[in-house]
Amino acid sequence: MAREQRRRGPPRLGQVRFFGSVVAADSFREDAIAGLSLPQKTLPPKYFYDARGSRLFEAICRLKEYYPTRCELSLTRGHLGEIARFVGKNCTLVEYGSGDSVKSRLLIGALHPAAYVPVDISEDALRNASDRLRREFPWLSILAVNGDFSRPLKIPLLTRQGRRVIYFPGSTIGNLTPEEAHAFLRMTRGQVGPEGAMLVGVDLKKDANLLHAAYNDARGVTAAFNLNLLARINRELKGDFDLRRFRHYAFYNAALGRIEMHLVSLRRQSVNVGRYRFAFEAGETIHTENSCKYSVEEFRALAAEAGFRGAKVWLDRKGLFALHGLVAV
Ligand code: AVJ
Repeated sequence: MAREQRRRGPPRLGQVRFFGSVVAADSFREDAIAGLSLPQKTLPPKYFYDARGSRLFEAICRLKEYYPTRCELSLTRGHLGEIARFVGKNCTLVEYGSGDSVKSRLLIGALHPAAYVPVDISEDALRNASDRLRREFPWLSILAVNGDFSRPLKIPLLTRQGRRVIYFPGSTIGNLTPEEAHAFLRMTRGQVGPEGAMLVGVDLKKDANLLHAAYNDARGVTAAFNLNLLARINRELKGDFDLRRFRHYAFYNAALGRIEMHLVSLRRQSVNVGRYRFAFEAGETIHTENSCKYSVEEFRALAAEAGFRGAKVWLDRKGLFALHGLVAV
């Protein structure tokens, strides 16, 4: 990565510079084996997003029950001017988990950043989104980083730096426990520096019935998304999960303020993954995802502990979803 930078010099306007995978090839295997060996079997949610999983997630975002995507999009549209004023012109906009970059398109149009740095674990999604953005914003330098933002990233250096702003939409931060989110915010505080800022989309606490519906959609798209993790293990790690013997289960854990997704073993069985074998009791679960929900005050307190001041917050009309404008202190 560094060598490529030196050889070709700084990026010119209107080009996409693609930084190849910094995701260790074997991490899926190691993380899956380690997670399935725990007393409470666990698989990290970042592995949902292979090509099929990314498509299923996009289908989730179009479901009528899944309000977060629509609410965040409408609040971003509704407050675009204010958001742009908060960020300021000519920043370097870094987006974590950029996926299909729908909301980023709105932001880029309004903010006119000097550079856009999408970071995503899914290479396909990243390439498609970067190509679209290049056609739409020919004046923009795009530095696409195929990587895992949950680990410290080397973000390529730019000549015209500007203020660094990290955009982290979609309530992806909800995948982390509050302790993990604190550590993550500290790391990003280091990355943006003393003049930096952050725009973070955070799902709000609300009626558990609404939450339940959002993660148990009638068409079973969320169930397919969850089960795809086992199919991916079968495809990539020589697993023999029988998908008919597991069922999607999602519920709101009010004490911990989070939706939990699990895959329930429908009977006593054992499953092989490569050279490893795992035993399941009937009813035993694999915990596949947390989706933590925060009130505005709770999230601001968390950000404050990590060195950010909650300077602005924007909500959608129904008050279901929040976009926080944080500045480094
Ligand atoms: C992408 C992590 C924000 O937690 O709502 C959607 C993922 N899981 N339906 C979320 C997800 C099940 C989503 N995040």
